[in-house]
Amino acid sequence: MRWPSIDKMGTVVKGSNTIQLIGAIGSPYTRKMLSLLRYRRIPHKITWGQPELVIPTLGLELPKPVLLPTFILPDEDGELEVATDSTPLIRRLEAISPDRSVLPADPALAFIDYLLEDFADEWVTKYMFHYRWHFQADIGNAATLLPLHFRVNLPFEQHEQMKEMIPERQISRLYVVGSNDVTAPVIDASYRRFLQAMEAHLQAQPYMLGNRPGAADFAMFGQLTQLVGFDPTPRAIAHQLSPRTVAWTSLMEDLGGLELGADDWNSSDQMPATLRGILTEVGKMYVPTYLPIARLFSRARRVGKWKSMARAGRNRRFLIKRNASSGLKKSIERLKLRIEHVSIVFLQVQGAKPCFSRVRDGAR
Ligand SMILES: N[C@@H](CCC(=O)N[C@@H](CS)C(=O)NCC(=O)O)C(=O)O
Repeated sequence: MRWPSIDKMGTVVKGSNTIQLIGAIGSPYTRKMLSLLRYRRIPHKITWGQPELVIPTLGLELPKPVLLPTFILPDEDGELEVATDSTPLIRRLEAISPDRSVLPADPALAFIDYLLEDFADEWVTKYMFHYRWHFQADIGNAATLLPLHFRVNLPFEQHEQMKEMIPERQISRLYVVGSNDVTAPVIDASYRRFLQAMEAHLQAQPYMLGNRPGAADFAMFGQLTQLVGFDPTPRAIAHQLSPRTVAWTSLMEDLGGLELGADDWNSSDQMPATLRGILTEVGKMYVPTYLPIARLFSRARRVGKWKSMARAGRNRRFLIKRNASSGLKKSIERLKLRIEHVSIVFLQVQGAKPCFSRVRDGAR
């Protein structure tokens, strides 16, 4: 299929097949999507920059909220529109081009893939944001390099100003991911367990669910580009605990050359035992966070506030989480009875099953 794109002068070119995205090196979701586009061999071009500066020059509306990455894609009529949020974008890209899918066809695998993708996007990102803005060495590193990723020849004075401004803003937002002096050891312990589980799993097979990557691999990779590749404290921990994760993060950057075989996904009745280690962390730390979200979601719907909250664009985390929770619900529904036979084996190990049934009820 061919779709429109935008040329250098900002003119819409019908029939081109290049997807444009705007993102940043220090943005895990940008790296997730870029790697996915490479693996899927979807023609694309990335603009390293801020959507607020780029989108208006193309005569398009800014997305609400503005997030990195921002995609420019054809809508149903083939007209260009701006879109954000990596998880639904991945599903949209599947529809544009079905080759080299990152979504397993088996509903049991699709469920685990979805769960792990969400865990990476919403929990592993806590490690990332926490380490980046908690310790002085990481703060100094990020404050210096992030502005240069937007403009490497930034004049000295402006660089100095941004080195002050960026950490001020980000440190004031640490509460959003729940990072503070009390939770720091909890986040650190979870990161270490996650790395140990990854080390064991990568010894068994190269991707989460077999010999080909799923959406979850790209989501994990996105966060790890920062944890392993950018921030000094989590990088040192990763080198110490999981050299395989360090190597995997380099390999995942470009899987455009990976050739696929017929049976590259794991079979759902023969899952590698090592996946339990990762799912244990999911069940222990992440699944329980769904419960208040699901409750909030049903309460908002009950009192009829959902639409006005969405319109006002307030509580962005809530919007994002609500999407994740309803996607997970759909994925659970697709499983139907098979959940009893396959995935539940994993969930029971973690004691996460009760959480899931409550999420399912709460999100209804
Ligand atoms: N759920 C979104 C999250 C994207 C996101 O949070 N991006 C960050 C940068 S990595 C961002 O744009 N933050 C801007 C802000 O919070 O103001 C996705 O999966 O794409």
